[in-house]
Amino acid sequence: MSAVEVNFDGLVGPTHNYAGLSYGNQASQQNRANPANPRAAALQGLEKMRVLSDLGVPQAVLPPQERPALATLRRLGFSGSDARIIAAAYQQAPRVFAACCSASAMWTANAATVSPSADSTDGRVHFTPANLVNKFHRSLEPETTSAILEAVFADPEIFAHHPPLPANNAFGDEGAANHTRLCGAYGDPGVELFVYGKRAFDDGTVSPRRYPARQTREASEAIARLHGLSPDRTVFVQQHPDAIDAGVFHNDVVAVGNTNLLFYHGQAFHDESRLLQDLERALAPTPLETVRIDPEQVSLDDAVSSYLFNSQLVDLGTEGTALIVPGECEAVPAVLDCLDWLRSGENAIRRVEVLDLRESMQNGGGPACLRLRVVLSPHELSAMAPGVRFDPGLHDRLKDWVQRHYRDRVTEADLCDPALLMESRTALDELSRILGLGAIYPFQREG
Ligand code: SUG
Repeated sequence: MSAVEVNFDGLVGPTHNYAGLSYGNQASQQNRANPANPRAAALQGLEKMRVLSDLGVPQAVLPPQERPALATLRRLGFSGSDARIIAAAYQQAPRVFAACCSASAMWTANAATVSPSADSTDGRVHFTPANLVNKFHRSLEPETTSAILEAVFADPEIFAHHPPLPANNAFGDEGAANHTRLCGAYGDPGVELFVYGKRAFDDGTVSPRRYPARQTREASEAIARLHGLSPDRTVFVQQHPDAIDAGVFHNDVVAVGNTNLLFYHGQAFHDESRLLQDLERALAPTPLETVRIDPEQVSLDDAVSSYLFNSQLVDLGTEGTALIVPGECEAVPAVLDCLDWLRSGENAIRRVEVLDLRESMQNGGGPACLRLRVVLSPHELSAMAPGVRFDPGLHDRLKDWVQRHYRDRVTEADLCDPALLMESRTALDELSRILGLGAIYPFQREG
């Protein structure tokens, strides 16, 4: 058996809602205050895991986080019983409270940057949880993300866990959403591509003008150093500032790579031709394959509204590569034409699967946002916590768990219902036992 790439999908949490928290993410802004359906969201996520697993992709699950984030509200000066904290925060600081209720940890592409053992000098798998400092609601995630990753990948001889980078915009880090690994076979040394939005300490670079660049070059370089990556097989490239200004808040909204294939939009990168040269050189003797979509064919706006590139590339062996796209792609005529062309056999992609992820999509999270990829050798795979591995049995148990614990409607006003906190804690406590992860949540440790 050789190394495999495991997809860790984030389970949607019980407080999934639309609070319009992400400036620069158009779906989040446009759906602010719409009612959300956490139960449907979680079931859509589980169905995606089933489809991928049935296609032969090794699949696993990462649990949601506890929300509202009571510990954060206490740090911000709210005190008393949980119910009193929730009521006071909702009344006195409703936007802060909404941020403390977000289920945003579901987008596990932002959980961490992961480097396989084949790429690191010490032969361990390296993890750096993303600090997500650009958005307050997302900056609450790294502490529990670290606890979860350490529980899933516990053996220090095999897995190296770094703390998140310093919590400042100069080291803004959004994890695997701005990181792609290209390789021959998964177990071969690969090329790690880091895509940054701006430099923090150099005023000379072109930056986006309308929306914030969340990832800095300095953050990407720090992670490459921490993970012990070879400079010969590490490539840094700037995201096109126009793309960020068009709503591409993470690079995985306009590009996705798998093995030696890069599927991308013509305006994804600031210096596309240099990037291609750098990748070809770093990947040699493995040839780089590209599927480039011209802006004339699909505009940046259509790429953002359809999430065509926030897709998953899946290698189906002799059947070739499949592209897993969200249903929104079928609503945009230019993207529909593009899907027909992709299916035509004139390119490296042979098959297209369409998934219904509408609940997550309305917050700007497509198929690629919902998964964190971890390449593991057979030995590393056997050292991973076994309970998170997705199979038909876990699928049935999680579906039943969602149906018993999740509401089918949550608005911003529902978030201050103290019963929602109790429901969520009961659900998460049971989930950590289903997944065999022990006490990963602060409320479980408070006793
Ligand atoms: O960080 N949306 C997330 C979407 C993350 C998508 N991930 C990747 N592209 N990898 C974000 O902007 C919206 C929450 C709200 O508005 O309620 C939100 O956080």
